[in-house]
This record gives sequence, C-alpha cells and structure tokens, in this order.
Amino acid sequence: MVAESVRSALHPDWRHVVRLLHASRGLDDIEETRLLPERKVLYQFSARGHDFAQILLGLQLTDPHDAVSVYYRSRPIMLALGVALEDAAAGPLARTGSFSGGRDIGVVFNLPGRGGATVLPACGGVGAQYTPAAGWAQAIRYRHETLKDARYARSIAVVLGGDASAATNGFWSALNIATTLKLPMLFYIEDNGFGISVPSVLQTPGGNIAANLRAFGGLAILEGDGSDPAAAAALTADAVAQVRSERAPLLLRLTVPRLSGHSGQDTQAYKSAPTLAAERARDPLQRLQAFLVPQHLTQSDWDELASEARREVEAAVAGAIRRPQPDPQTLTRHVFWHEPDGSQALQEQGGVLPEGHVFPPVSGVPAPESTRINMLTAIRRTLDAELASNPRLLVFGEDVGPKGGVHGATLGLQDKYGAARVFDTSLSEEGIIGRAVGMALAGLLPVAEIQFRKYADPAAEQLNDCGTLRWRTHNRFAAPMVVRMPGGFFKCGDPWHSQTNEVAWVHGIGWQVAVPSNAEDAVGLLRTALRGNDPVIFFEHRAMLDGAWARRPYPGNEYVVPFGVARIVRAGTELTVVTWGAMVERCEQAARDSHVDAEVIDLRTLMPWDRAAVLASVARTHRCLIVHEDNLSAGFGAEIAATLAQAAFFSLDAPIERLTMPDIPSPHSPVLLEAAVPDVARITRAIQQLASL
Ligand SMILES: Cc1ncc(C[n+]2csc(CCOP(=O)(O)OP(=O)(O)O)c2C)c(N)n1
Ligand SMILES: [Mg+2]
Repeated sequence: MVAESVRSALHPDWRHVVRLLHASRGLDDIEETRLLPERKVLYQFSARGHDFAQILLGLQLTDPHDAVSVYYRSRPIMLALGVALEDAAAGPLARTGSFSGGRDIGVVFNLPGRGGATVLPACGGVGAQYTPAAGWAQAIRYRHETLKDARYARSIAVVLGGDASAATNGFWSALNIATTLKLPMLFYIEDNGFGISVPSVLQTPGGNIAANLRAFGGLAILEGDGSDPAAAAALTADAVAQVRSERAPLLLRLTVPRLSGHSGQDTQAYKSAPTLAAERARDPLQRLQAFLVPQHLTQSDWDELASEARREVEAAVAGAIRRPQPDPQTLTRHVFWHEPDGSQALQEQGGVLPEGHVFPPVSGVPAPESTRINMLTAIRRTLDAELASNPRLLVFGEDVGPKGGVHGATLGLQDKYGAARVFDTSLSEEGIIGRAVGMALAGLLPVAEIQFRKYADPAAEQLNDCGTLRWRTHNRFAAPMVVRMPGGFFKCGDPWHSQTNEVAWVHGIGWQVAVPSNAEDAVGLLRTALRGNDPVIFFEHRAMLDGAWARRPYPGNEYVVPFGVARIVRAGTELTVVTWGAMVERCEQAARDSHVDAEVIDLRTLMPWDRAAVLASVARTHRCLIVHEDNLSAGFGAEIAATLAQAAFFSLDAPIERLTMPDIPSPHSPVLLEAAVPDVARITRAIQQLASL
C-alpha cells in the first residue's frame, strides 16, 4: 500500500495511471492475439509504447472547453478522458453504440464534450487533425475575448500527431496559424521514429522536429523521453500548464517506442533486431513498474491493479461482442440534418443549434427595395445583416479584411464588425477550411472565402472530411459552415481562376451546393445557408457578380430561398432547358431567340436539386436540353440525364441533350473562351435542333 502522505504528494494519481495503462494494454493484447486472428476485428492499431504518456496527457485535460484532436493511435488518451472500456472495445468490433456505430475504423475516435474535454472527430488521413485544432483554439480566443465568456479563460486545444505527421501540410498550416495568432494550442508529437516503415530522418532533417523548430517564432518547445515516468509526467504537466497560463502555442515532442507493428498487418521486417530490442527495453509499462514498485506501490498492489484491469477489459470486450451489429436500414442516415423522409435529428455538438441559438424570422416573400443592386453587393449586404444578427458568425479568408476581398464581397465589414470577426487568414486553404471545421465544432458559424474555386484544391481533404463528419460520427458531431467560392469565366478565362467544377462538391458527401444566378437568389440562398445546419458551398459566379442581368432589388433582411427549389425563369411547352449559374442568362436569351416555346429552369441549388420541377416540366414538354459551364464528362448534367432516362423515359420524344464546355480547362484567350463556353448562339441552335427532332 502507498503511505497516505506519499500518495497525496504524488502527482498524478499513479494508481489510476497504472489501471488505465493495463487496460489499454489489455485491449491491444486481446485484439492482437484473439480478435484479429478470429477476424472479429478487421483493422487493429496498437498503442503499445505510446500509451503511457498519452494517459498522463489526457488526465491533464480537465477544462470543459478543452479539445483534443487525436489520430488513430490515440485510444489510451480516450480512456484517460473517461471513454468507457466497452465503448472503446466496441469501435474496432464495428458494433452499435460505439462512437461511429460501425461506420468508421475503430480507432478513429470522437467524443462530444458533455461537460469535459471534446475529442474532435478524428480522421484517417495523417495530418488532417492539425488545422481543426487550430480552429478550436481560435474559437476559444473568440468566445473568451469577443463573446466575453469567462468559462474559456483557461481552455486549450491539443493536437496529437506522430513524427511523420510533422511532414504534412496540415502540420505546417496549423503551426503557422497558432504561432502568428498566438493561440492556446499544444502540439503533442509522439515520435516513435517511424511513419509505418519510413524513418523520421526522411520526414524532418536529422529526424527531430523539435530541434528544427527551435528558431520558429512564437513557439515554445519542450521535449523528452515519453517512456520515462518522471520525465513524461513532468513534461506533460508543464506543457499543459504553460499553454493554459501563457495562452500561446507550445510543441512537446516525446520520444516513444512503437512496440507493435504500425497496424495489425505489419510485421516490422524493416526494423533491425537491435532496434527492436532497444524499443522493448524502453517499454514504459516496465519502466513505470520499476519507478513505482516498491517505492510507491507494493508488487501485490501492482499485480492487483493489473489483474483488475484485465478482468474489466475482458468483461468490456465480451459486452462489446454482445452488442448488436449495426442496422443496414440506417446506412444512409445522417448525411445531412434533414433526412429524405422529412425527419431530422440534431447533432449532439457542432454548429450553433445544439447550444440553443435561435435565428430571427425568415420570409420566402421578397420585400424588394426600389433600386437594383449587383450580386456582389447583394452578397455583402446579406453577410452584413447576418453578422449583425448572429454574434457567432465569423467571416474570413485571404484578403477579406482591410481590402474587403479580391472581389470586394467583404468590403467595409472588418471596419464595422472588427478584426476578430472579419479577418485575413494565412495563405493556406487547408488552414482556412480546417480552422473552420474546428470553429464549427466549437459552436461558431464560420463563413470562409476561398479566393477562387480552383484554390479550394489544397483544402480538398478538409472539405471532404468536413462533409462526411456527420455521417461518420453517427450524428454525434456536425460542422455546419458556409464556404463562399467565386469561380467561372469572366472577361477572359484561364485554368486557375475560371473553373466551375461545381459537380465535385455534389459528389462530395454531406455538402449542400448553391449556385445563384442573380442578386435576389444570392441573398435568399446565402441566408438559407447561413441559417442552416449543414456545410454549404456557395458558388459565386464571377461573370454574374457585377453582371447587368443579375442585378435585382435587395429582397430584404428576412428573405430566404429554400434549397432544392428551382425557379422557372421562362415558362414554355415545347422543350425544357435545365441550367444554373451564369448559363441561366444565356439560356433565357437563347430561348427567346430560338422562337421555340422553351421552358428555362434555373436549378439554383445542385445538392439538393429539384428533381420534381425538372420531371414535371419534361412530362409536359417531352424534350430536355441541359446546359452547363462545367466539363461534359460526369458533369452535373450527366446526373440529370440519368435521372430523366430512368424516371421520364416514357415521356421523352427525343434524346436528352447536353451542351457544356468540352473536357478542357478554361482557356485564357477570349477567342478560345468564346469557343469553349456555351454561348447564346450555340444554345439557340441546340434548342432549335432538339425541338425539330
Ligand atoms: C494523408 C495520408 N497519407 C498516408 C496515409 C497512410 N499512413 C497511415 S499512418 C502512416 C504513417 C504515419 O506515421 P506517424 O505520423 O509517425 O504516426 P505513427 O503511426 O508512427 O504513430 C501512413 C503513411 C494516411 N493515413 N494518410
Ligand atoms: Mg511515427
């Protein structure tokens, strides 16, 4: 037994640490020796060797507004944060009641706050964990300093990553964000010397990221041996305490042995016998035993804690195995807030709604002013009105601050709402979107601007992971946000500023996609997006931002256009033209020029899209032409055509036609551009031709 005086002087609670460490080892052990060979667990990641220091770190994260962004080797910290053993065991078994309900790999965790630290929904992609943690850290700052919420005064964001993850874009993006903004963020690097089989000298010069970062501005550095009990306890405690009090970033690098293969399949043939022996000699479990027994614990105390933990783990695994398999009937639930059957279930955390935010009233009826404004002004006024009514809304991106955005959409908003709410970001699209994810999970409403649609490419991983977040956490989390993205041709084209490729977002799971063609719809759709509860891509066509045709009266601060409701721009009986974005104006003109009684439908949103309106129209006209600026192959027109082929087959009197850009990037020369993008003359001919069949 530990003498009372010694125990109270001990920090941390070593008995608790011992129990957790044995529990973690027990889970790894049972999975490796029984469940994996029996194929009950299909994907196994052992935390052996990383476990001890993670547990020490987790026990420090006691602030209710702390967040941890973890990766796939992070089960020990989950146990330290209070995840029940049976829940932890149920994940790899892909059973119900686990953190993803069998939808995600068992070690890709998440944990809603529920009065304790939040574990942000983890990703399988290495490096994806970093920028959301920076977003959470910035949200802490915002909620404390701008929203004056004293409960966030000492909260911190922690991100866990391996040595190889320090080579990823996400790592550097988050490091830049945290250091330039001086955010309360702890980078916790678990350096096991390998990324699967690749040694850390190929990830960072000399193999030590901490050594290389010593000259990095605004970053405190600590490092040491994560398998040494005294050192690991002191370093994790110091690191957390320092970030809590200094409100500034710190990187803690702990060397740890990876005592098992990278994953269950890995034989570690790439490690030499001396390397394996040296790793075994650093097993933190044995070092902890030597450290505690007999000075602080008797051997029988230790043994009893070990067997108690083992018994609990065996019971937990048995309980997890008894849990039902996930129900295939629920497979498609929780992609969006609203289900196709009209039901809805609010996520537990993320976005403004779970914290009880109530939006002002809306109206589907425009209250038009007397003068017309361009689409750019319409977007700015909508942002302005929503910033005024929703203190949790933040607008950010490259150049959106003092300059007001390279397109001018945010002009004057920083002056009006301050630099905490409307701000410039570093030039990292991954940082913009990843940060938005972290902010959304922290209960804010991020409105991010991607300067041009093509420049969303570096953010592809964060965008994809954001979209799938609700589904893969089984609705425990969602990260509603609005990503504004100008694109499409303007006076000229080019492969960088003029792409539309809106179909990519439709194909990306979990994103709603709005493509307004005019100022009034832009107001209504943007407001719907900003009052919604799902991530939205808001595509701002460059040709329409100041286009004369797109100018409309401002329809008022309550005006909304629901998603999935098309507008019949021009009614007709002979042929249906389905289009959106900048092509709407051209199709309307072409319909007039063609002298065919063509109906023109502006879809306005592509996810969801108004199938009913298109089907109803084609049922009357029996002919359909789809016009879009995006490339032909697998463009959104293909989806519409497939839908019509299936659901309107017997109404069709002619083949479904598509008129689109060819499968090329947007060309720069106005002559080439003219030839590439469907123009009024070609649309007119296509209408006439189809009508004549
Ligand atoms: C973006 C991405 N690329 C590749 C992989 C495949 N992969 C999974 S883990 C891993 C190595 C990561 O090593 P490290 O960051 O050191 O963490 P450790 O596994 O050693 O704890 C790789 C290459 C991935 N998951 N994500
Ligand atoms: Mg590693």
